[in-house]
Amino acid sequence: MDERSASPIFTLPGRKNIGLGRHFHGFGVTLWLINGLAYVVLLFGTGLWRRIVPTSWDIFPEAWESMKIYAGFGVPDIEYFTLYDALQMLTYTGVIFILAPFLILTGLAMSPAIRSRFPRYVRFWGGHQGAQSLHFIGMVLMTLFIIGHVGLVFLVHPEYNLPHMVFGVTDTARYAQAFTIVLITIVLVFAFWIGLSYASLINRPLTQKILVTLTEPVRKIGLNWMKPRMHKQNAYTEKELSEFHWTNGLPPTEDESTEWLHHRDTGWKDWRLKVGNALDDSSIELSLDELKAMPKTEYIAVHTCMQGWSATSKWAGVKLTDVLDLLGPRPEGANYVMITSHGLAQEMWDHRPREPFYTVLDLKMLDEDNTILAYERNDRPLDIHLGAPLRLRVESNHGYKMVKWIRSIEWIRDYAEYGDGRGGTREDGAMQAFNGVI
Ligand SMILES: Nc1nc2c(c(=O)[nH]1)N[C@H]1C(S)=C(S)[C@@H](COP(=O)(O)O)O[C@H]1N2
Ligand SMILES: [Mo]
Repeated sequence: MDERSASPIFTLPGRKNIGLGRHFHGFGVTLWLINGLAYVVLLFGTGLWRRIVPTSWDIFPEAWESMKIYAGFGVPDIEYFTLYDALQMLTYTGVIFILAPFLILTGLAMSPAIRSRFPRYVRFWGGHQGAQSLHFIGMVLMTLFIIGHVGLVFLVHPEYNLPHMVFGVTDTARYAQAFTIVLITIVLVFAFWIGLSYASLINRPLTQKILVTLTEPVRKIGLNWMKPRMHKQNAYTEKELSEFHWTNGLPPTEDESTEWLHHRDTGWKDWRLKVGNALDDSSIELSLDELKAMPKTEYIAVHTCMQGWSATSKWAGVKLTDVLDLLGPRPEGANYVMITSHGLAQEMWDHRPREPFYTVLDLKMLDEDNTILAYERNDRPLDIHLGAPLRLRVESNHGYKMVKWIRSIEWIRDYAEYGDGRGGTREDGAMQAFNGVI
C-alpha cells in the first residue's frame, strides 16, 4: 500500500508505474550492456585502449596538476588534449573498468533468482539492502560523470573538442556547426524521453507488452536456469531473522470475504484449500491439518517487494507440486497453475470492481524446490497480515507472485483467459512481468 507516485521528471514513465519503470530499466540496461560490450571489444581490438588506460604511475601526479587547474576554475592548455589528459584517462578507466562493472554486479545482486541460488553472493554486498544502496550510489556517480563529462566538453576548448567529436577533425572553423549539432542532439534526447513518458502513460498495456517481449529473452538466458536451493544451504542463520516483516496487502475485510473472517474466528477448523483442474472442473479439498501432515519443507529466505523493502524469514510449508500430485498427474494441456486469494486486489487500475488477488505460475516456477504453500513463519503459524492460514512462496521471484490468504489452486490451460490476461494481479494492474526473477 506504500506505492508512491513519482514525478515523470525523474522517472520513466512516472506516476504510479514502478512496473513499467522496471521494464524500461531492463530494456535500457540491455542496450547499455550490448553497447558496453561492443565498446570494450573495439577498445582492445583497435588498440585505442592505450589512449585511455594509464600505463605509468606518473598519471597520478599529472592528474593532480590538472585537478588543481580545474579547482581554480582554469583550463589546462590545449597541448594537454592532443591525447587524453591524465585526469581524463583516470576518469575513463574508472568509469569503464570499475564503476560500470560495479553497477552490473550490485544490480544483479537484487535479483531474487540470483539471491535464492547464490545467497552468499548477495551477502557479499551487504544483503539486498546493501546492494540496493551501493547500486544507488553507483547511479549517482554515473550521473555526475555524465553531467560533468558533457558539461566539460562545452567548457574546455570547445572550439577544438566539438568539431573533433562531430566531424573527426580539429577544424575550429566548423565550431558553430558542431556546437549546433551537439545541442540539437541533446534536445532530441530530452524530447524523446518526454515523448516516451507520454506515449507509455497513454497506452500502458501496449508498453508493457513491447518491453516485456524485448526483455524476456535476457531473463530466460541469464536467470531462468538458476534454481533456488534454499534448504540445501545455510547462508542465513536464525540470528538474521527479521522480527518484523513489512506487509503489502491487508487481510480480507467484511466486504472482501466473510468466509475467510469466519474461518479466522473459528481457528481454521472448517477452512479448506480447493485443489482443482479448470480443464475438466474436477477438484478436491484439503484441510489445514491434512496439509500439515504432508512432507514439510523449511528454509530461511529473504523476501523482496518492488516497493523497495526486504525481510528475512524462516518459512515452512508443503511443496506446491506435492499438493497438486494429490489430484493426479498434470492434466494434458494444463501448462499453468493459478493461485487465488480470499482477499481482493487493493484497487483495479481501470477502477472496475475489485477482483480476487491471484497469480499464475508456469511449469518452471512450479518445478522449483522452494515453491511452497507456507503455513508457518519463524516457527509460528503465519501471522494474519502475512497470509494466514496459507500463503505462496516462490523464492526465485519477487514478492508480487506470493499470494496470501490462499483460497484455491488450479491447473489452467492459459492465463490469457483470466483477469487482463497478463498472469496475475500485479501483472494486470502494476504491469509487472509475469516472470519475476529480476
Ligand atoms: N492476497 C494478496 N496477496 C498478496 C498481496 C496482496 O495485496 N494481496 N501483495 C503481494 C505483494 S506485492 C507482496 S510484496 C507480498 C507481501 O507479502 P507480506 O505482506 O507477507 O510482506 O504479498 C503478495 N501477496
Ligand atoms: Mo510487492
